[in-house]
Amino acid sequence: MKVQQITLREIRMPLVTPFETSFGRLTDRRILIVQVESDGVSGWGESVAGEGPFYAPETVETAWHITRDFLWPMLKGRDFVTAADVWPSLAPVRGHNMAKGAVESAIWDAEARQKNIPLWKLLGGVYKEISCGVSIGIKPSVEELIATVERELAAGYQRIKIKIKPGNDIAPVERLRQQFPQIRLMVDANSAYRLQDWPHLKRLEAYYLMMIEQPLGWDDIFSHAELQRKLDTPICLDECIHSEEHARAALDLGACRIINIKLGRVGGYVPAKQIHDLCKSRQIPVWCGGMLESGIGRAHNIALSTLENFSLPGDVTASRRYWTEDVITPEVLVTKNGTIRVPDGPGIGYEPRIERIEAITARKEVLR
Ligand code: OSB
Ligand code: MG
Repeated sequence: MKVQQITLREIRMPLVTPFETSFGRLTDRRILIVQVESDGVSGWGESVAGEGPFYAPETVETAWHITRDFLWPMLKGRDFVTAADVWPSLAPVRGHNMAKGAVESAIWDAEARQKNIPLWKLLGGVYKEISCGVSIGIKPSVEELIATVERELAAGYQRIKIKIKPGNDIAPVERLRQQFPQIRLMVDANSAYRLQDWPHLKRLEAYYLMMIEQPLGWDDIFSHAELQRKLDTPICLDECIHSEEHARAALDLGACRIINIKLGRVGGYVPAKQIHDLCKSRQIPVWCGGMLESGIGRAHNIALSTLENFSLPGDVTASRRYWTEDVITPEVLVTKNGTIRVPDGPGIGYEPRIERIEAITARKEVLR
C-alpha cells in the first residue's frame, strides 16, 4: 500500500466540563487529526499531543511540524506490504511518538478499510465488548466529586479513577471509600509526587485501591521501583512507558504491576502490541488509557482494547462525557453494564463526519 497524500487538520472542541489534573486545567481542546489517502481509501488518525508540553513533551505544534517535515518525507512514495511496516520505517525519528502514532494508526485504518474488515480483527482482537472505567478530574469540592462518581456509577461504568495531587489526595479518597465501600477505585497522580513522599502515599493503602497510577516523575522508572517495594498497592505506569524497552525495564526492575497503554504515547499499534504481548507473557495486565480524544482517537482506543491482555477496564468512555457533538457517526455509546460494543464496520468502525470536522477546523494543510 502507498500513501498518496496526508491532510493535517487542527480542530477545536470545547469540553462539556473542564478537566483538571495535577498538571493543569483544560476547558477547550486543540486536536490534530490526520487523514491519509491510500489507494483510493481514506484512513483516519488522531494525535494525542496536548495544547502544552505538560503531560508529555509533545504539543500540537511539534506533532504538526514533525509530521509535515520528517514523517511525511519518509513515507512519501514508499510501498508498504502492510501498515505494520510503517512504524519501523519511521524509526530514524527519535521520540515524537504522538506524531508517529497518529499517522501510523491512520494507515492501519486505511488498510482495514481496503480489506473491508474491522480494524480490531486486523489487529487480532478477541473481545466483542470492552469494559469501561472513567477518569474523573480534580473537582472544586469533595461534594462535587461524590456527585460525579454517583452519576458515573449510575451510568454503569465499572471502575472509578480520580485524579489526585498533593493537598488533594487522602481526603477525597477517604470520603469516596466511606460513601462507596465496594467500588473498584484507583487514583492517578500524573507525576505529582517525589520518592520522599512515600510515607504519605503509603496512607492511601488504607483505602484498598486497585492501583496508583504514575505517582512519580514522568521519565523516572527507577524511583517507581523503589516506591513499589514500599507499597502493597500495585503501581500502574502511564507517562514513563514510551516503548517496549521501557516496559521491559519497568517490569524487570519491579517498577509497576500494571501498565496503561496509550497508542500515542508509544507511537502506534506496532509498539502498543509489543508492549501488550510482553505484559501478557509476564502475566501483567494492561488497560487502555485515554487522552480526552475526539471520536476518531476514541474509536482507535476501542479497537486496541480488543486485544486479549486488555483485561482491566480502560479510560475509554462515551462521546457525550466530553463532547456535545462528536466528529464521528454514530457517537460512542456505553451500555448500562459499562461496556462498549465493538463495531463491526470496516476500519475503526465509525464514520468521520467530514462536514462537522471541516466546520471546526482552525487550520489545514495537505501534504503531497
Ligand atoms: O493520565 O490518563 C491520564 C487525560 C489527559 C492527560 C492524561 C490523562 C488523562 C486522563 C483522561 O486520565 C482519560 C480520558 O480520556 O477519559
Ligand atoms: Mg494517567
